[in-house]
Formats: sequence, structure tokens, C-alpha cells
Amino acid sequence: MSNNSVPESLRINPKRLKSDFEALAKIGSTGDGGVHRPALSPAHLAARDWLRERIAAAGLEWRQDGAGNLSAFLPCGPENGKTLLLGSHLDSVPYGGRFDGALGVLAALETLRVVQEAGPSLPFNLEAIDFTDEEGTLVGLLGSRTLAGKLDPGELQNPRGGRQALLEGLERAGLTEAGLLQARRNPETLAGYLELHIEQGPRLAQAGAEIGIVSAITGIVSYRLAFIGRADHAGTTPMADRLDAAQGASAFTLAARRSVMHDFPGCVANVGDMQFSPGAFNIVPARVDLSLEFRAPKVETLERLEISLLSQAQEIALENRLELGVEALGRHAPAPMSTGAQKAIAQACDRLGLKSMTLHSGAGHDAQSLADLYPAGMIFIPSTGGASHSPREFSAWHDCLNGANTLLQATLLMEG
Ligand code: HGY
Ligand code: MN
Ligand code: MN
Repeated sequence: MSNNSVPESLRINPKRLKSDFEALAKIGSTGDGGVHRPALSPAHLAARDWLRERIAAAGLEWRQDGAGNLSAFLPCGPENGKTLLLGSHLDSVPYGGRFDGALGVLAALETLRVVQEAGPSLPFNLEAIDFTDEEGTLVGLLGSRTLAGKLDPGELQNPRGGRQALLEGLERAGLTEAGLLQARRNPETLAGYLELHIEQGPRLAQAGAEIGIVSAITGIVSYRLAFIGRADHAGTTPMADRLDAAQGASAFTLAARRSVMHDFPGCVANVGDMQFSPGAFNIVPARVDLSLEFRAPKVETLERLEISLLSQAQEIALENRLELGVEALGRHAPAPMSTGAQKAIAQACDRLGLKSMTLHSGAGHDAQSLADLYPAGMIFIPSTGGASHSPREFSAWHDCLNGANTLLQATLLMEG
């Protein structure tokens, strides 16, 4: 059967998707609606074992590459034809939500099962993929960037999650650095990539839209900054004589927020972690290491923001008579989504009678690793209250179904 003869009434199986979603949410559950499945942690690997079983139970072939990317394959296209990737990620941020990434992987698997049952031949084969370490608790967009052949070996020496954590995760998962670096997939073999994801923000709900068609994904840069002073007795050292690292770290955190809000509309900056050392009630902190992540929709804005934040850090260190350590940890360029994929998603919404709107993604996604190599598109569904990266993360089940059906129909509408 040709692509467009596939009945427009094809839909996912709601009961099967819901039972998968509820079973997966139990793996690494934190008991408050969230999950804790950091990349290559025991919980994440348990989720992967579960996914592998579901793939086998569907009679689909499962594959795993040198980066641990786990996928289901459906040969529904021409012999040796290209493959359309559908997917997302099963890893989570620490103590995150149960929808982020998981919904996209399960909807991708469900799309393969429905196509397998309906039996249409498509202009491409289908592959549902779970990418390793999308969240960057180890490196960041690790699995999709290895598949894209973009992983620089140097990044593995000082990743944002720490080299020790990376080595332990690789060991636990039976992966190697060499394997990671060999996981590139020839882009000529891939027809494109579609991902369903929760919006992780409030815009769809505010606009009363059921589906978001992503136009572009934000650029993201990470640094570790160290404000370095001197350990002293917290009781006897005169206040004016202290080289107090906490003063620099906290002044910078406040300055970063102020300058982004005043001078960089549409951008964000976050200090998500601070480590004090030696770290005691009665010692003036000698050193504070902080994690800095900032995002901007355009490369030139990202570069201006980077210069501004780093120069403010230098000035604040000087003012507080501190030294400043600066480690660049990760850089993901902003990525426009393909117009072809956006068109297929819009047509799918028309077929399903769903109200859609086009929007930019302030969250990073695996699609941004692939978008310059082949047509990539993303489908968003509303997040209740815009909450994400928290156990409060929630999307109404009818929105999840709308998203999964949009992924299915968009898959059938994608050009080969
Ligand atoms: O951090 C992000 O933007 C995404 O959720 N990984
Ligand atoms: Mn995600
Ligand atoms: Mn996330």
C-alpha cells in the first residue's frame, strides 16, 4: 500500500499506551508522581530492560548501538531503504517528572506497533529510539550526538556530570568510550527524526492549543565556575580581612539573573548547584564551585550572553579579591526544525481536528543534535501549570493521546 492510502482513521491503541506509560512510571518512581532515572543509573538501565522486553513482546527487532541507544526496528519500507527515527529518552533529571522523554519513547514504540498491525508499506523503515543521557547528568544529548557523529572525544574527559560518574555509568551499562565514539550512523541511511515531547512550559495551555509545532530549539551552554578565596576561622577573622568565596558566588548568581532579565530578553540563565569547600559552619569558605547554564534562541545572542556573564564573573571575583576558575563544559547550538516536518505535523493536526500553534522550544532536545543532518520535527503537548523537571510535571491523558496520534499521523505524512 502506498503512504497516502493508509487510512486517515489509523490511531494508536490508547489502552496499550496507557498501560506502558503506567508500568514505566513505576521504574525509578520517587513515590510522589516523579521518577529518578539519571542516565545509566540502575533505574535507567532497568527502564531500558523493560523497554527491550516490550519491543520483543511486539515482535519487533531490537537494536542497541555503542552509545547504548536502544531501538525497535520495523522494516516497513523498501529493502535497504532509509529509516525514519521516532523517539526521545528514558533518562530523567534527578528527581524529575514521569512524562519528560518517556512519553516520546512510548509513543514512538506505539507508532511502530500500529503500523506493523495495519501493514502499510511506507517510503521508509521505522525505528523507535531511546537516546542515552539526553538530560546531561553525564554529558548531555550524548546518545543523539554520538549517532550524529558530533561527539568530541575531549568532551568525555571533563563532562558536566564529572568524569568519574561517566566512567561508572559506562561500566554499569557495559559500554566503552571507544564504543561511544563509533556509534555514528551514516546520515544517508536516515530519512528524518520526529519526537513527541511535553512542552515543559505554559504557552500551549495559555493559548488553548492542543498541539505545539516546534519551529526551533534553543541553544544551551554550560560552565563550571569556581570562586576561590581563603579558608579562615569564622569567629576570629575580621570581616574586612576575609577572602570569602561565598560572597563571590552569591553576588554572581544575583548579577546573572539581573543581567539576563534586563539585557537579554528571551534568554535564561541558571545556577543549579553550588559546592562549598571545605564546607563547615566555622570556616570561611575557601572555594565555591557553581554550575552555570544559559540559553538563547540565536547563536549570536548566546555568544553575547556568554561574554557578558563571564566578564561579570571576573569583575565580581576581583571586587571580592578572589580568583576565578572557568571550565567550559558543554555547548549545544540552537537548531531550526525542518519545514517539511513542521508541515507534516500541521497536516496531522488537521486530520485529527486538533488546534495547533507553532512555538520555539526553550528546552533542549535530541532533535537539535540531528536537525542539520536530516529533516527533524518536534510535537509538543501542554504541560499542566508548565511544570517540568519536578514531580509536579503532569500532562492530561487526552493530551498525551492527541500527541501520540499526531506522531503517528505525522509519520505517515513525512516525505520519504
Ligand atoms: O534541559 C533541558 O532543556 C531538557 O529537558 N533536557
Ligand atoms: Mn526531555
Ligand atoms: Mn528534560
